[in-house]
Amino acid sequence: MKHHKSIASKFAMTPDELSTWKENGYFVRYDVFTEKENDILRQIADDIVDGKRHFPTDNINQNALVRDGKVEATGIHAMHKIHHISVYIPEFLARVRDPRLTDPIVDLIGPNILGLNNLYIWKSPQIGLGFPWHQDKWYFNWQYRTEMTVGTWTAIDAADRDNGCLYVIPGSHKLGILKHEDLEGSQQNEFKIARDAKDEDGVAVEVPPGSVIWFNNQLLHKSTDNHSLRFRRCNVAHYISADAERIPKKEGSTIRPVMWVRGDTYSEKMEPVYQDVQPIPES
Ligand SMILES: O=C(O)CCC(=O)C(=O)O
Repeated sequence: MKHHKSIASKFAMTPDELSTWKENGYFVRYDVFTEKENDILRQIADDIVDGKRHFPTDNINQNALVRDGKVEATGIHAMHKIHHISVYIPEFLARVRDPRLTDPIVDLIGPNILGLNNLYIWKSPQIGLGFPWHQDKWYFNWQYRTEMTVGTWTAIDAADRDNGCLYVIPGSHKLGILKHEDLEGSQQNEFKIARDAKDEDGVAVEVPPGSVIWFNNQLLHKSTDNHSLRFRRCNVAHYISADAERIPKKEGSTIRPVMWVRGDTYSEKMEPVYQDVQPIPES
């Protein structure tokens, strides 16, 4: 881990959190966001799915069981996730840039921060699907060379074993990036699995609404299906240093948007990101 000059910030990591981070690869804070603040995001996401708010449909994934006609559900019950929601919705952008999320990230990757993927995840009562063991950096490593990227996972609803909370393998961020293979079953188009991760090493991270889990993107994590009668929704935002080196895009691969979060964004190393984007013709 790089050592960054400490910057006085209101929500900076405590020494205990830093040592937990180094040891386990994650730490948790409770009551970071109020119920009212989470309700605003919840309502916007529901409105997008109900067609009350315009949003690019390509970024919306249905629950794989609904998509494949195995169960019937509509509206928010049929949902699985929305990608890049903060790119389009100001309230989600404000959340990604909120110092309650980003102050600790300054302590981990420095003051110049960009946002990578941001996703809002639903697990509907009884049919909500889990995620297989994986490391998010396995996905990010195709695009960037950088020591560490950081994810934040905010509980919109309470998350527990019954409704499909997150499970992590403490310390697994030290293992490097494991091989990720094809998945069988309903979500095979969406995910790869780190088969060497063992269920018995997993620890359930049960949290009340408004809690945030900060995790090293090399941490092995998964989540289980929702067997309860309750929703389990969360908002996930990933962060990278603006100084990370961009790997040139392969022909035909998708450009994932990055966004300014705080500090100096226009690092020379990141310039290719902006060169990839087609300029808007002058009228
Ligand atoms: O929220 C979940 O159920 C899992 C989220 C996850 O694994 C991820 O966003 O990488």
